[in-house]
Amino acid sequence: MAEETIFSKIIRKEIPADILYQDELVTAFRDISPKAPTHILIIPNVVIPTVNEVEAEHEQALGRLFTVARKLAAEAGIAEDGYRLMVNCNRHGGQEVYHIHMHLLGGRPLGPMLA
Ligand code: D5M
Repeated sequence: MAEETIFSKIIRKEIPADILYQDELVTAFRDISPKAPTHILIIPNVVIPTVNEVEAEHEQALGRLFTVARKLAAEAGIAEDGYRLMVNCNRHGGQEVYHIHMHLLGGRPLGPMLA
């Protein structure tokens, strides 16, 4: 069993978060430190620390990150202008929380991906 992070507490609603969507596979909530007008994190309910630990059994939950991203982007009104989906992995990828999460960023031009 992978070690839990603060995101497991958010999934179980043990600490406050602005949860926008939750089902049996995934949870989406607003990033506490938004880098764009829309900044949402979409995570599997099961703990997968990084992309390096992804297995075939996770495909359903990880696929759902995209369908929920599409739905939330539409609800936020950013679908037409566009947005960025981002998953960081480990230190060089800039990962801070070791529970896989997809960032949904939009609401302003985000510029080139790599600084
Ligand atoms: O991104 C980790 C992201 O997680 C970062 O943008 C802040 C966000 N974060 C951390 N704690 C919380 C809580 N409690 N609520 C909401 N958002 C949170 P990374 O890709 O790992 O750098």
